[in-house]
Amino acid sequence: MGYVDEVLEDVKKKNANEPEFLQAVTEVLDSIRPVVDRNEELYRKNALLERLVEPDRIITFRVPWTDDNGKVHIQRGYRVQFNDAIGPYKGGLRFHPSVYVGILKFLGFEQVFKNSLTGLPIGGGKGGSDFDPHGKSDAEVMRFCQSFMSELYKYIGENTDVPAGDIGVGGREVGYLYGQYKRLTGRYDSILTGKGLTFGGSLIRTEATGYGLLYCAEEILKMNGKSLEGKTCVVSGSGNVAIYAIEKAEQLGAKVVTCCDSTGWIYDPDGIDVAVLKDVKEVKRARLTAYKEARPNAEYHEGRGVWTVPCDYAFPCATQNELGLEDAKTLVKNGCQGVFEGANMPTTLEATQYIQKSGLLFTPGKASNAGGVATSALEMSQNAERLSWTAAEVDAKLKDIMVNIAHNMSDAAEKYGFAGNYVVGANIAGFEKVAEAMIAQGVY
Ligand code: NDP
Ligand code: 2IT
Repeated sequence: MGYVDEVLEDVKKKNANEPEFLQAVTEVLDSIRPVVDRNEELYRKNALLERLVEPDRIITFRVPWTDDNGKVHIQRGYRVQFNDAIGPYKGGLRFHPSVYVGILKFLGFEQVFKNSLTGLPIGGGKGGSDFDPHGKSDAEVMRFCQSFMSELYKYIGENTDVPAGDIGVGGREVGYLYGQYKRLTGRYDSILTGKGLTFGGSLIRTEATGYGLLYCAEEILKMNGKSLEGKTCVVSGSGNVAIYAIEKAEQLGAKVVTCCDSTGWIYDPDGIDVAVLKDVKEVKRARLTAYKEARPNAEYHEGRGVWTVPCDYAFPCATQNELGLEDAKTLVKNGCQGVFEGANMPTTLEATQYIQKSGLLFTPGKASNAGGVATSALEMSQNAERLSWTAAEVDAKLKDIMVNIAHNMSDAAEKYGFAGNYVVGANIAGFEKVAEAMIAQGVY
């Protein structure tokens, strides 16, 4: 049995109850086979793959919080510090009832390669809690965040581990978390990114993941003689990534006709009105039924359905495994020509393979959503020099990074004989840097 298969078998045995983690590891290890084959002796000697799939450490803690009626609730808090070979651990915090250690291990593992692809010195980590912010008052969210940080602050630091937002953690939560860190330590450290603009945040960080996704997609389309101009696009999600993906797609001349949340979806034949969507989701924190009320021409449907709408390009921006094989078949049947992932691992392995086999362009989230964490790293740089760059400066750097990622994954795929397979390209390009850094730093 080859080295990759041996390690995969062992990972499956040791993590049998963590399907998302197994899915992420299987995709990465499968696609770096050409590199492993060329370096098998060196990698085996260093137990490189065995070390790569085992997080440096996992911290779990109890998070008690009191609701507005005085009742005490207990949540689980986590930080997975996965790999710091190329820089301090960096990656978001997710607050969602589905969070358990397997989800955070999959996200932390993906983050290692994503952060490497940005070209910036950041390692990979992820954290969060099974706390559900839906329907909670601001005061409840604040008390939860304060309690969460009262444990987390012991394990983070601007040169060790720098969390940020993810699902359920946006500007409001980062603000409460940062306030509590300062209260506990008395220090104005750059220990979180995605901070508010009045206390060390970076311009464009809010927009960065969605904008970056479109910069990457635009470059990949250009490399393939296509463009977004006049094209119909479908987007899933209606959170941070989806909103700014829609905004940038529309700025680049595309028409985006869908979005969704966890209860329903919108088809707006005139194109999603981003100002209305921002008001519904960022200001009112309401359901998408409120979008329909403001846009009578739009349709609101309960349940799932964005992938049934005919489109030229699709942008999954909600959550893992939201685009399965049947969805992929529908997209292909309806003439879709490209899928660009905004969320982390939104497409199942079977759906990804079907999409690629059908000749569509496909970019994996770890490459096309890397603009968020890249701009987080730019926030760390600004904090370190105690300066704030202009929106234009940050946006230009973000665009540069995304264009580079597009070319690096394309070049890596071509170099190993997989031209046009951006999954293979992204995994190889991300892996090579981490592997070299791990070997150079000895066994640990
Ligand atoms: P948000 O919390 O802002 O938005 C998430 C969106 O997805 C909401 O519309 C939410 O609906 C929907 N959603 C979440 N979970 C589910 C689910 N289980 N089923 C159906 N819909 C769901 O998160 P983000 O926009 O920040 O994150 C979206 C994706 O992008 C995630 O995969 C995240 O890991 C990834 N990502 C985020 C980055 C960032 O900078 N924020 C950077 C890179 C990747 P509802 O409100 O009803 O729950
Ligand atoms: O998945 C991701 O890359 C994020 N949630 C952003 C992480 C970050 O540190 O900005």
